[in-house]
Amino acid sequence: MDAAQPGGPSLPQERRLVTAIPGPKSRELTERRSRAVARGVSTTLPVFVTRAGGGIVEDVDGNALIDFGSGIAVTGVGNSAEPVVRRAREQLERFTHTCFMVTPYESYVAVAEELNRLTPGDHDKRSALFNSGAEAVENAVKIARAATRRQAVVVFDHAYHGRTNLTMALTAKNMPYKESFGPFAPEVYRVPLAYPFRWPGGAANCAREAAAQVIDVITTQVGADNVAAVVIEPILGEGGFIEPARGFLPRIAQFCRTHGIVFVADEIQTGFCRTGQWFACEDEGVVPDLVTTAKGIAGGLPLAAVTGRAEIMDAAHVGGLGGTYGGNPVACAAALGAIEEMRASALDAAARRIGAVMKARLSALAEAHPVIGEVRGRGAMIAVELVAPGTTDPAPAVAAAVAKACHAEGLLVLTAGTYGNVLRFLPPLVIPERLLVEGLDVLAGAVRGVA
Ligand code: PLZ
Repeated sequence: MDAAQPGGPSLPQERRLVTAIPGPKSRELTERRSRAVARGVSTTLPVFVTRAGGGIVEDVDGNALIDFGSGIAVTGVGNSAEPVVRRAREQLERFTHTCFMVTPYESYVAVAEELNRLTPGDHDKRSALFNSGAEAVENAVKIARAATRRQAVVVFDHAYHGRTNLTMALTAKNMPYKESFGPFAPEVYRVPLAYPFRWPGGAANCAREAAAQVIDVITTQVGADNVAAVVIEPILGEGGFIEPARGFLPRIAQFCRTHGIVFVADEIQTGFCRTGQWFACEDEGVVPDLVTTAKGIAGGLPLAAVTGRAEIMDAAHVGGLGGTYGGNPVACAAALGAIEEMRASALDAAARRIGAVMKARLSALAEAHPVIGEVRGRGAMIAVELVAPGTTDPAPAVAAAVAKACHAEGLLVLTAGTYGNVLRFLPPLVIPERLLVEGLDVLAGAVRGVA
């Protein structure tokens, strides 16, 4: 590897703490930031980054942290992955932008072809590219409405779909996402989620009972014939890595099929090998009508997409979809590099190995510390939900304290969950196993220290 390369795969894969976290240079930058950047944009761990790659994030003070966040499930292929950098650099040198709606270029088409191939189902598909996850979700709703000539959109408890006006309406949690930002878009209906850990009738009945409630609400309160789309994350991300009870997704998808409702899988956090398969829907053989993707698709460059049944996608009239930057050529080149890397290095299998290591270790930790109410997730998308021991009462203060202790020891972890009591782990799929295990050691120490 080129010694001059600033980050990426050449970065030494070692945790190294040379100052307190954050160090003096990061604290100085935080001061400067507070005078220049709006306070609404918050930060989990205020160390300013100089390089990142593999399983390491390095800061301005020379600290090297183990990365269990991947920039919120984005850098699955690692930061500055070689094929991503190579293809993006080549593209940067040829042209940076024409606007696909003005004069097109091949890489946009190639990304659409890959998405049509890789997403679940072998039916005829089309794709459209956008800049962010929220924009993809908004466009999925636009497309579903155009295809069905209906307006209602059904979403779930604990859902997260973005921060734009429509996607705020689709998102469940008020603070911090919605508070004081209304009014929200109309014709959005929220239904119960099959959340096994918190289901009143118990986990064993969860899928059946929850699906029955969803169908009842849609039927009696909305009218199935008024529903354009049901939008769901196959594993809920910001909501706390909730795996809907097995059987729930297939039941909802079947109900949608029966009533001509577009079933939209939001795979923005779960997609591109994160859960051990290319897409999390595959786990139960669910074939969505539309799939939204972003995050992991392009190794860190901003790109998002809606992919789905040709007849639904093509229902939007000519000129009805687009945007200046959607499918930017540099982002498309990066996506082709990221997909190449996922295939070449079998990152779906890598995610499954990461999941096996994490689950074994975290389950043992849960045995010893009843503050861990549940260990869940799939592949490299694993979480622990923290509770008052012996109950399901959320323990957000414990989650915050454990996260803080991890940060101080050089392990970057994120929290999540409607109640803020979930610690989630999203390592890059290329993290060396040694670092993964070391990160889990740090976490175990933090749990012991706090609990
Ligand atoms: N759908 C399932 O996970 C983004 C949000 C971080 P954007 N999740 C990270 C934050 O606090 O803003 C996400 C998601 C799912 C949609 C989105 C939205 O994707 O690219 O952030 O717009």
